[in-house]
Amino acid sequence: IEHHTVNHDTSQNKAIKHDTLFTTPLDKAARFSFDEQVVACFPDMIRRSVPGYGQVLAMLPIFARRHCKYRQQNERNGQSHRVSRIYDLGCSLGAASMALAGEFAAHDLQIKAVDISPAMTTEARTLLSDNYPEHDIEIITADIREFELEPCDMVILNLTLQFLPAADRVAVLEKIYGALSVGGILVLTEKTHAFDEQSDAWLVERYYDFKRANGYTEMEISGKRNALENVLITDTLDEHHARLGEVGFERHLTWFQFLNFVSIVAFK
Ligand code: GEK
Repeated sequence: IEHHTVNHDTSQNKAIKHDTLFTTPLDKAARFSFDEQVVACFPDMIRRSVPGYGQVLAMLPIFARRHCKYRQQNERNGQSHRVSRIYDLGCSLGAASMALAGEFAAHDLQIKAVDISPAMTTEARTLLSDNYPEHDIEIITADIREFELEPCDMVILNLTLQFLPAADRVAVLEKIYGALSVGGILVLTEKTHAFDEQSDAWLVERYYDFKRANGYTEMEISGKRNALENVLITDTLDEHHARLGEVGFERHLTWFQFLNFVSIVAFK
């Protein structure tokens, strides 16, 4: 049952395909990957699949306003202005960068958005330069495990750490801690699981109800679950907090939770 409903996302002013990736049983075999097919429906998919996605994005500029230190920098004409560097790691189509750019003047921020998927970064580059041509936003195709970070005031890991092999997570967080300035923050948004089995079962079932309510069928829900197996590996909220402490963050708190999705802010 192939149907190609087209939505118009006013914020990006782009035709977005309806997410029909898992509408046929054939798709069940596929392992989830961030390819062209996913890129085409990504904004629709993420909004219908991640509870609180829009709310988390909307808070990013509010946090940035409070925690970015606005470094003094000299412009070519001799005038100085204030610039703060922000990383958007695992940026996909750059929604977090877009949310930030929308609330800051072009010369207030330097944004560096990184993603390993060339299909994502190619599209992100177009979206960002179409919408914010004056802003200092660089879209980089790279693996965040290998990518070197420059000193910065804010790092966003919005639903990205969960896709890294578990063994690589500490090193990435250590690198982020090292690059952040004192007073800077990491915003870490993740899908989690609950340690207690019964609580977890309840959260997972209500999450599937959430997806049903957003128009996903049983086949789509189970197809996506299978495709994400061994690709998206969740930690518990306690594991996240313990790891943030281990890498050096003295203070970190859960500022948002919606079913099994959480967002943590960690302060350096
Ligand atoms: C948003 N933050 O819309 N290095 C760089 N990127 C990676 C790596 C890696 N090693 N592994 C996976 N990715 C976005 C949403 S999506 C979340 C983030 C989701 C990238 C991957 O290519 C994908 O674009 C992104 O992490 C995860 O605010 O689809 O559930």
